[in-house]
Amino acid sequence: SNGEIKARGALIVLEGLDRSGKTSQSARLLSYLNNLGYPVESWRFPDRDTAVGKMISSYLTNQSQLDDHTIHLLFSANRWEKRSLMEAKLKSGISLIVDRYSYSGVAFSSAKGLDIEWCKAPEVGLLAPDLVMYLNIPPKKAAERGGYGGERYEQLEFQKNVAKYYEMLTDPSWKIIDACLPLEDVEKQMKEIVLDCVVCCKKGKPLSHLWL
Ligand code: FDM
Repeated sequence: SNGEIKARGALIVLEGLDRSGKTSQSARLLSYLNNLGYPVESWRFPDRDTAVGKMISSYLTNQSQLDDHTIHLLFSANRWEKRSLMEAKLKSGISLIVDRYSYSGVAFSSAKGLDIEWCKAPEVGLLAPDLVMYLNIPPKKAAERGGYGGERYEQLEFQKNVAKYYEMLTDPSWKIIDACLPLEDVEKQMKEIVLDCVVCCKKGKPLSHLWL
């Protein structure tokens, strides 16, 4: 709206174990930015609606079996399927709040024993988030929240292992949120961080690529 250069949207990623509250917080952040008048969409990975996403969904619900490397590459392909749309949205000024991204890809697959560098390789060249917020919760606490839906990875022992790999991936730029706090407190913290990021991107922070 200010001349020829269109302000871009922010790529905001939420990461964390299952039941850490990512999905509820995504919804809250979406309406928060919307109400402030910022164009915003809520995305999630895996995107189960694409061709690759359907294969992933069938694997997660135990309707199909796949080799660990194969499913890893499908998760990555699922992000590549959406990459150009993602870039177009951001360049058109729309911010994206994304529930899981490459870090889930690497943490979950390396928790199964795959090499971390091998896991990162297919992510190279995807858009880098402007902000990663990690909803930090002890695996046991997350499990106590209930609602593990019986999908493949929703088991306490595995989630404990995933937590270790998330820890290894954590970068100083990540915002670590204490996800044990009441929902409203978590929401309040996240809103402030997200608004800063959206403003910063609007001012011209360049888009960059993984892996940093
Ligand atoms: N997951 C998710 C992966 O293993 N790799 C990935 O790249 C992504 C994006 O899929 F257990 C796992 C994480 C989770 C499962 O995610 C489905 P949702 O958020 O529960 O739909």
